[in-house]
Amino acid sequence: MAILERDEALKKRNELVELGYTIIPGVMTDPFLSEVRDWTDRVMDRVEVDPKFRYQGSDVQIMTPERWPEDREPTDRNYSDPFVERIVEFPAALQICEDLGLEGLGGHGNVILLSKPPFGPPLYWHQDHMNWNHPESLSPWPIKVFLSYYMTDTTRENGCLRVLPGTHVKRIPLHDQLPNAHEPEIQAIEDLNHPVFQDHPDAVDVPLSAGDLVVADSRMLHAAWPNNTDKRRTLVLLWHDVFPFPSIPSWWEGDVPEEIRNPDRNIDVERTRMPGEYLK
Ligand SMILES: O=C(O)CCC(=O)C(=O)O
Ligand SMILES: [Fe+2]
Repeated sequence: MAILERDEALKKRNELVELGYTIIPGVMTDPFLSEVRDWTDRVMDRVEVDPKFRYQGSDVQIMTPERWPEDREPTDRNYSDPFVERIVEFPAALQICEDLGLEGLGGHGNVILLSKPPFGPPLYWHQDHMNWNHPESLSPWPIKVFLSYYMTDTTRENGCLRVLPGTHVKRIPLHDQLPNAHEPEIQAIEDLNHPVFQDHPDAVDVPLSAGDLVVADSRMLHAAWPNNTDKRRTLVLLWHDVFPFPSIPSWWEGDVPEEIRNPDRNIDVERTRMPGEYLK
């Protein structure tokens, strides 16, 4: 049965399409929220984070045992744990995705823990799309979304999310100042006055309550404030593919780019995090 009323679902879907993100309050609640928070605390108490991840805070990727490749050696920050199944299969989140009309949803079977330690630095502006040379990148609807939950309430003080609405489908000058997300060049920046950390007149803070659900388009520019408190700020993030190319949302009423209407199904392009001609 639907969780979001029809009007509410349409409003949230429009936000996701137009702004690149939407928030559904109070989706993960106690006792599950506390269980997930305790689990993330146990992981973060144990894991030593490589300083190269200092801006993300951490990058621990934990998979369901079912998805873990047999021949893969687990490491401290990449392994499998049956607890992840409970987050991946969390019924309220799956129902909300259905309410929003996110068709062809394909979860990646893992969760990523991004935990800003006490007094951790800001996260640089970036977008997470990794296939910019592919015409899927022209989609006016999302093609890959992250679902995320913060384990604590977030504010500007403890490092809340910041977004640049609309930048998932519209190029702005900042795009040309950003090295690829989460790669060595951006991780090596030492100067917090570098343009990747700059304030921006169109930036919107996204303060949240613990357990609110963020659904966001991987192409949207986003960042996070530093954590100026003495408590860790942990985020649980799950990637999902949606509307696999060249499918068109059943509810879509707008124009469809020619490259999607008449797709080249044998297209084979090199994956890249750098937006090219498909970002107008
Ligand atoms: O820490 C956050 O709030 C966002 C994390 C993020 O966007 C990332 O690591 O790609
Ligand atoms: Fe990101």
